[in-house]
Amino acid sequence: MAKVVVDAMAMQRALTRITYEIIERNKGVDDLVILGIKTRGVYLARRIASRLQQLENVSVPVGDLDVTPYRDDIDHDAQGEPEVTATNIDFSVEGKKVILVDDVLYTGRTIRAAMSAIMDLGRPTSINLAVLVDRGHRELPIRADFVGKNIPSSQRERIKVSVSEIDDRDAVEIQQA
Ligand code: 3GP
Ligand code: 5GP
Ligand code: MG
Repeated sequence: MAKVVVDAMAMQRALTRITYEIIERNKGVDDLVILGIKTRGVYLARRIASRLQQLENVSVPVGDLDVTPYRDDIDHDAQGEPEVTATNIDFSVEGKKVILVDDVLYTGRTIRAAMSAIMDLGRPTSINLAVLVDRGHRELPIRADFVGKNIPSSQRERIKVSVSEIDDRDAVEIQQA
């Protein structure tokens, strides 16, 4: 049985709030770039960029990072270090304020891998992290700067994130394993 904890309206509001927080924290949008972690982080990143466009009337560059070992068929217990294998970033991160976006923050290993990949591309002024869901259970000293919803979870549970771009709807659900 899956329980919906964030519905479509709540997801929209959370992303709008995160966008306002990003503007406020950065005192505007100068030098911002947004990087989404595939798969669903990419769509969330694009939505934040389109809200920035609406609110501040600027086009903020958006790119993708691919952290492949994190797939449905890979178990939580398989403690491999995620590696960033592909990027689709056609702009420089040098001197930029990077906003990294992911759907779920769990152990923090994906974010650590993403940060190394970004550092290899150049030296950003700062990296901030925005996630739709923080489910706890960190294994590294990593935290998110912008959080849609904190969902304290047991390690047996799964958080299912659906985004309308590739799924049938917008929702966050908790599934019992
Ligand atoms: P995403 O590629 O959109 O981030 O993690 C890979 C995919 O598997 C994720 O999609 C995510 O939605 C889904 N997933 C669901 N539950 C889990 C989980 O407990 N662990 C991991 N690693 N992925 C999960
Ligand atoms: P971490 O590296 O922090 O353990 O996990 C982060 C990545 O794994 C995210 O990109 C996310 O897609 C995936 N992930 C980990 N746990 C979950 C979960 O419970 N639900 C979903 N949807 N993704 C998860
Ligand atoms: Mg993800």
